[in-house]
Amino acid sequence: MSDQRLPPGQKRIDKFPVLQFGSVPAVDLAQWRLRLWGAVQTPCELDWETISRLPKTERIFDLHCVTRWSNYDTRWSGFTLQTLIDAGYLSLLPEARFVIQHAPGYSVNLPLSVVMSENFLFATHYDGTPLTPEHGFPLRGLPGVIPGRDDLQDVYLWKGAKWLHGLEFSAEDHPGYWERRGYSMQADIWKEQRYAENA
Ligand SMILES: Nc1nc2c(c(=O)[nH]1)N[C@H]1C(S)=C(S)[C@@H](COP(=O)(O)O)O[C@H]1N2
Ligand SMILES: [Mo]
Repeated sequence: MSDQRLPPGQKRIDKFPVLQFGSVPAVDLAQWRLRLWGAVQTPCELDWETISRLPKTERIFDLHCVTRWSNYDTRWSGFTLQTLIDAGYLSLLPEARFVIQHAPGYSVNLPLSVVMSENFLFATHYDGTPLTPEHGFPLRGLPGVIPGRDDLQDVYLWKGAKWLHGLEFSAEDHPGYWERRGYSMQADIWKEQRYAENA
């Protein structure tokens, strides 16, 4: 039987593998900041206390890694870009069209429209508990899939940075870590845009 939720070339697994380039950074929450800069009215740095007091958003996502594993019904909580805007921490300039997520030794680009969608979360908790170090503590960008929501643009999991510590807003698209190494700028899961030659 065909599984409508399984994108082309993917395989469903029940584990949540750890995947990254490089080692797991040690994070001291007292020193940690989320920096916001680029096409914004006022660049700023938010400390952990500020982040932890934001209103929480819960999401249930299917996750699809470009290495072909898919994990269904994962439960997350965190905040959205709209939460940062509503709280008064972020005011975008009209030219802002792309978001580059920054982490130690990693970056990744997405259109602002995708980061603003329901299938993207800034996650602080997985399955009711804070992120583990290997899954991105204390904060990760998380693109997921909400089954049945064909109106949303779905992208592979590399388009979310673990250990997220910076959001750069830009008028132009800039390739991130994997995009500079041949992976797709768009990364549309349903079009199987894994590599640059597929889109
Ligand atoms: N900072 C950082 N974020 C990253 C990566 C990475 O190497 N470094 N790898 C990406 C890839 S390819 C995937 S599949 C997911 C893996 O997340 P997980 O280890 O929680 O499964 O993290 C993404 N975010
Ligand atoms: Mo991945």
